[in-house]
Amino acid sequence: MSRINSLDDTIAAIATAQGIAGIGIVRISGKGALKIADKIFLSKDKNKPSKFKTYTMHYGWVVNKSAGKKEIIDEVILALMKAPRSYTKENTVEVNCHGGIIALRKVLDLVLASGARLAEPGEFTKRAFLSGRIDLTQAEAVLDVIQAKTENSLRLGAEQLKGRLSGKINEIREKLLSILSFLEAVIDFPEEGDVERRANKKELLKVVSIRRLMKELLDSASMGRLMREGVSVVICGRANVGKSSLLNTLLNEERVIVTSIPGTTRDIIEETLDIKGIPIKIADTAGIIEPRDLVERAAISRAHKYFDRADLILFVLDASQELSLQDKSLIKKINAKPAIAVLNKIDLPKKINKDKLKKDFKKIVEISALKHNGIRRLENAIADIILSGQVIDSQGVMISNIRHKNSLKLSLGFLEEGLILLKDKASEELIAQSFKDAINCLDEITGKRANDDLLDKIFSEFCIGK
Ligand SMILES: Nc1nc2c(ncn2[C@@H]2O[C@H](COP(=O)(O)OP(=O)(O)OP(=O)(O)O)[C@@H](O)[C@H]2O)c(=O)[nH]1
Ligand SMILES: [Mg+2]
Repeated sequence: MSRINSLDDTIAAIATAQGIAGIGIVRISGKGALKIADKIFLSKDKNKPSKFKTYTMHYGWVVNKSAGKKEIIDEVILALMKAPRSYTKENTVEVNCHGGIIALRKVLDLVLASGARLAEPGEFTKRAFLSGRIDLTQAEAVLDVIQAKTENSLRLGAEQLKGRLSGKINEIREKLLSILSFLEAVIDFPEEGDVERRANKKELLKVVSIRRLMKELLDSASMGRLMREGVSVVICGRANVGKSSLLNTLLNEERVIVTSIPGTTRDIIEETLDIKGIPIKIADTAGIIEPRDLVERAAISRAHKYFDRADLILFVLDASQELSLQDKSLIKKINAKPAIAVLNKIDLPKKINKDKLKKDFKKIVEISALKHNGIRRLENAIADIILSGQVIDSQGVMISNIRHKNSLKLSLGFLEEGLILLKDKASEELIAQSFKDAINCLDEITGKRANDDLLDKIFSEFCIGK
């Protein structure tokens, strides 16, 4: 789309969610925005929008003055932001209409008939990027903020929007550039070779410190993904141990049917939940039993699939019974996955031998889903295991986007290549090339270098009007 669409066009779209609402906004941006506003807006004080001061709001009506008639469409407030101080850095007009779908559509139609083109998804933000007001990580953060489902993912998005990630990337880039310019000086003035040899050690140390910075940034990546997409926690275990009761207790509602008949749950029930600020996607699965029919067989095979995809497993056991063969064979399947053994039904006389579980589980928590005992302890254990070794530093920059992570990894690869060449005293030209490649990868993150396909892919995920 970016190849066809010109920045000369004036674009417009409904920027608010469509449905019944108090107000809805039609947004117009581009060279013709003020002229279009002049055509369609009748202000109470009879002034023309093109004469309004920037960052002012005006009361009036949207009126269709075409074909000699004067049809009043809606009573509105018009907000004006003149270039370059606007979201897109272009002249921008926002028409605050009533929120009904017909009013909004009619205003938009009139704007389009008056010279604007319908904006594509994300086109306003794309213009903000192309005009240099924000970089690509910030544009992506706009989407993260809009789509945030928990407070933590909102915080991450907002920080990235403020430019925290770009700041960190640019800091690394500056350091790489300074090494590159040193190498280029050596290439340009080979006669000062002695100085170069002495400086070599100093440059090595610098590269090592840049490598540390990049690794630190990469380390924050896996946590970032979890924060954005949610940690996948799967409740499993054999039938009737109280998996569904546990889910209900964690959610504080009777979400899933609980009965004393083994094999009650016959499908995956997935819910979202917030434990100490960590977004969790939790799934209750069918109890593992000998399947009695096709439905049970399908349910159990789905349970196994979920098991495989889980970031963390809550393995529920019935503490009032001894460990069964089935328990043991299921425990074997957990393998290397982080798992918590949840010993349920501790309100009943205890028969299970805890010691036998110690070698297979990082943590063992005793609860009664029925009596709501030990649930806080279980939540703490879940949070601890997720955060273990990587306490979230709210001041630290986090990479939460797989694209950023991949480019950073590539960049680190080139840097390490450069480091080896430096140690081997390879030619400056060769070393310089590695650093150039490392810089190019960073530039893909911030969008200093980004091809049309990548931009199209990123902005097509946006909604129209943003
Ligand atoms: N005494 C006691 N009974 C419990 C506890 N938790 C669950 N139960 C009972 O155990 C039975 C099975 O509970 P569910 O939550 O349906 O167990 P499930 O593991 O989901 O079972 P399936 O869906 O069949 O795999 C029900 O009768 C529950 O009331 C508990 O902590 N203590
Ligand atoms: Mg169940």
